[in-house]
Amino acid sequence: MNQKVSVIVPVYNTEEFLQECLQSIAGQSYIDLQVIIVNDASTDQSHKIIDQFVTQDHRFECITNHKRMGVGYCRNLAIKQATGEYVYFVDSDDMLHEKAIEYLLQGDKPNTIYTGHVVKIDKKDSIEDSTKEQEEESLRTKSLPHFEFYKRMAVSSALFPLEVIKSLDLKFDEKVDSYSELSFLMPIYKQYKIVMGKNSYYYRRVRNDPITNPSLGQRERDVLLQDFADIYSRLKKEYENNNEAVSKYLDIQLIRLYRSKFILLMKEEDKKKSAFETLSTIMKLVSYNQLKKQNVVIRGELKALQKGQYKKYFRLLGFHHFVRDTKKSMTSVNKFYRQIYRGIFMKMPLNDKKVVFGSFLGKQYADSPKAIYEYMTKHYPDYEFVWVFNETGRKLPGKAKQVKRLSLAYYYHLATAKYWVSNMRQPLHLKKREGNVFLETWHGTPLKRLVFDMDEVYSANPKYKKNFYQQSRLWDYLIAANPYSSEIFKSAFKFDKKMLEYGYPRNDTLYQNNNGEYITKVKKSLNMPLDKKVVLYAPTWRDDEFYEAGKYKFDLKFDLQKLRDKLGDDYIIILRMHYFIADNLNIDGFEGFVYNMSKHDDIADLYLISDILITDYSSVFFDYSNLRRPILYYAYDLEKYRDQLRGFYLDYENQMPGPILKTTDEIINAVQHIDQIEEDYKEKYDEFYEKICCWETGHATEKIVQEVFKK
Ligand code: C2G
Repeated sequence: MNQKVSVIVPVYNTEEFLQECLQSIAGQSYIDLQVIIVNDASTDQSHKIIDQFVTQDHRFECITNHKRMGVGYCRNLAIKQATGEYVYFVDSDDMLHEKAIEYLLQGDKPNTIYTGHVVKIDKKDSIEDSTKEQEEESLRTKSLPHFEFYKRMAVSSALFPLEVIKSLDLKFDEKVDSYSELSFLMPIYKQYKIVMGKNSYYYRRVRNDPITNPSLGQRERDVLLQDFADIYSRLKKEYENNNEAVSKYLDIQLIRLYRSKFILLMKEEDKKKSAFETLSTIMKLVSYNQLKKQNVVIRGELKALQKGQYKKYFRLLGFHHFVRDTKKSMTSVNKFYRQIYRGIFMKMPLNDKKVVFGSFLGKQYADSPKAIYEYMTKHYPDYEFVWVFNETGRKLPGKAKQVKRLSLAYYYHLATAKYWVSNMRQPLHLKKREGNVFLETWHGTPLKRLVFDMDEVYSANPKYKKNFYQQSRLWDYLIAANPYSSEIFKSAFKFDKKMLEYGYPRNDTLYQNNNGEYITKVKKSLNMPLDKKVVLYAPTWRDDEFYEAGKYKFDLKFDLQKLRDKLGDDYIIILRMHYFIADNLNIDGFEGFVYNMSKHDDIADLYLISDILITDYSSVFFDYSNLRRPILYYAYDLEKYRDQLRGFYLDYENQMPGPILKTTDEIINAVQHIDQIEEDYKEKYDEFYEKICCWETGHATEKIVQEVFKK
C-alpha cells in the first residue's frame, strides 16, 4: 500500500486545539503523508504552532492567506497542491486516532469510498473510552447507507481518491462558510459505495465555548439558515432537472434542518420575520413528493411557508408547539408546571413591589440575599417578599412567603414578581419579562478561574459556557465586593451591565456584629463551649470527585485523633463543607471537640465565632479577611487543583495572607504558633486587606438596596 495521502487542514483561529490536531496527524502510523495546512489569515497564535510543525517535519507545508477567504476556498486551494493518491480532510480543532488513515487504506474495493467512524469528544476521557477495545491489526468494516454518510454534510473522516476529485472537478462552495461541503459531495452522491471503517476513528471536538469562538456548526441559527438557503438554492437549480436523487436528498436535508434547527428561529421575536421570508423562498423549491411524506402538522407549516402565508403559518406553529408541550407536560409534573408558567403565569400582571429571593439553589437562608432581605423587611414595609427553599417552613424574620423550588407556587411568584435577587444563576427555562429586574449578588470573590476565563473545560458540561452566557444575560445588576472582582467579572462573565461596587451585603455583619456579646450569643445557640478557641475548617469542592451532577464527594484529609491529642485542651474544630458536598462526615467519637456545621445556614456566623480559619481554594478566605484574623491554607492537592482542574487568578504561593500547609503535623504546628504566623504574615495580610476589603464599610446592603429598589 505505497500510496501517498494528502491531508488537508484549513485553519482559522484555533490555537487552543491546533497542537493536538497536528500532533495526531504527525503521529499517524501511516507515514507517507503530505500535510497541507491553509492558514486562513488567523489573528491568534495559530501561525506559531503551524511553523513549528512545518520546520520540524518535512511532510508539512503551509499556505497562508493574507485575508480571510473561508473554508471552501482554503480546501480548494489545497487540493490544487495535493500530490497524493488520496485526499483526507481534517478540521483544525479535531483529532485522529493514530491508525485512522492506515486502516482506511486497507479497504481496496473499487468504486468505494471508505470513511471513518466519527466520534464526538467533549471530555478528555471520552477519547480513551472510545478507543479502549480497538488495538486491532486490520480494518473492520460495515457498509453504510448513502444517506447516513451524506447527512453528515461533512467530508472529514473519508478518504477521497484525488483522481475522482480531479476528473469530476469536485469543489467546495466558496460563497458560504457553513455547508460548503455540499457542492463537493453532490456530484458523487450515490455514485460510489460507502463503507465505514469501524475502527478508523475521527474525533470531532464539541467546543465548549460557542460564545467566544464558535465552530462553523455552532454559529447563530439565522447565519446557518442564510448559508443553507444560499447553497440549497444554487444546488437545486443545478440538479433539479438532471439528477433526481440529489434533488430529493437536498429537499430531505432542508426539511430535516427546518425541524431540528430553523423552526427554533420562529420563537425569536427579532429574527422570525426574516427567517420566515428566507424559508418561504426556499420551501418553494421543495418537491410535492417530499411534502406529502410529512405528517399533517409539518405538512401544513411547510405549505404555508411555500405560499408565503405569514399569519397562517404562525397559527399552525402555535398549535404545533401547544401539542408538543402538552405531550411533554404529560411526562412529568415539572414540565406540566412549566407549561402553566409559560401559558398562564407569564401573562398575569407584574407586581412592582414583589421580590423573590434565593440563595445557594434553595439550600440556605444565607449570603447577600439574606442581608438584602433583612434590610428590606425593615425599611421597605410595603413590599411583598418570597423566599425560595428546597424545604419550606423555616423560621425567618419578617413576613416572607416561602415556596418550594420548582413548585407551582415558585413559578407563579417568579413570573409575577418584578424583582429577583439570587446569588446563583436561575434555571435556563426561566424567562424574564418586560420590566423584570434581576439583581445577581454572586457568591464569592474568585480565586479559581471562572467561566470564560477557564480554558477548554473537559470536566464540566460541554454546554456550560453557552448556558452560563444565556443565563447571565438576564442579570441587570451584579455585585462586586472589590475592584479585583469587578475586573474579573467583566471578562469571566462577559458582563457589561451595571456593576454595584459597594462591598458585599453578606459581609456587613462582619462589621456590625464583631463583638463579644453577639459572638457569645451565637456560640450558646450552637451549644459550643465558651472557654475554648475555635478553628473553622471550610474547604471547597473538587470538580472531578462526584456521584452525579451537583452531588460531590469529600473526605477529610487530616487525622482528627492527632488534632484532638495536641489541640483539644484549648481548641474546638468546626467543620463546614461546601453546599455541593453530599457526603455526611463521620465524626463519631469526636463529640465535644469537632462540630459539624455543614447544615448550618449562614457561614458568616461561623466566621464571627472562630479564631482561625483553615481553608484551601474556597472564596471564604476573602470574606474572612475582613475580620483580620489568621488564615491557614490546607492545600494538600494544590498542584492538581491549580494546574489541572481550575487555574487561579492569584499567585497562590506568594499572595495568600497565610501559610500553605500539607500535613496534619503542619496544621498542629501552625495553630500552636499562631501568634508567630500573624507576625510573619502581617505585611502580606495588610496588602491583601487593602486589595480585597477596600470597599467594605459595613453598609453595602443599604447602598445597594437604595440603588436597585424604588421606595
Ligand atoms: N461556602 C460555605 N462553606 C464552604 C465553602 C463555601 O458556606 N465550606 C460558601 C461561602 O459563602 C463561599 C461560597 O459558598 O463564599 C462559594 O464557595 P467556594 O468554595 O468559593 O466555591 P464556588 O461555589 O465554586 O464559588 O466567585 C466565587 C466562585 O464562584 C466560587
